[in-house]
Amino acid sequence: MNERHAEVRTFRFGRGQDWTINSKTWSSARVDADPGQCKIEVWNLVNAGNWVHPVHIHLIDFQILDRNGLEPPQYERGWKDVVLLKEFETVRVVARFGPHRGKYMMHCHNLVHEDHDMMNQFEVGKGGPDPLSDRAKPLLAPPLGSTKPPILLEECLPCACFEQLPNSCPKQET
Ligand SMILES: [Cu+2]
Repeated sequence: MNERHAEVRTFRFGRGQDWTINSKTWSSARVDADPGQCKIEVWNLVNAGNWVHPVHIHLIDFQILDRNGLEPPQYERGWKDVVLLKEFETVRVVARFGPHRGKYMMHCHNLVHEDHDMMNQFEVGKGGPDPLSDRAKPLLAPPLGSTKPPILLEECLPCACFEQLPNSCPKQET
């Protein structure tokens, strides 16, 4: 992956009066990131305090680029949808945001924190379904027991692995 072409965003998990992401609590009326459909982004997940935050990003699977600037340990090199931010840690993750458009959440998975609004939302592409007003649709997935290999980022370029899915990616500009 060429990181020079990836959008980079930073999210700070902290505590003011409430549990916050970039000093904000949850609002369904606010979108804090707008990745293009099927675009690769690098997100800096920063723990600004001395609590631990298992951060869960919906929709996508991601890979850890580094933890406090160091390569992740072997056990963290697979596909992830949750990453633990220990005290004052910064973890960089990379993901392709797709194939579906719409609004999805990122939140701390510590129950007390997520119940006290340590959550935000991002919107992939434009014009996708809204979780507050549109019915959920099933996602297509390989049948259980399938020998199909897991999707790798390299194979996604330019989104070929998503083309069979509903609400699929637009053709990538070259
Ligand atoms: Cu937390």
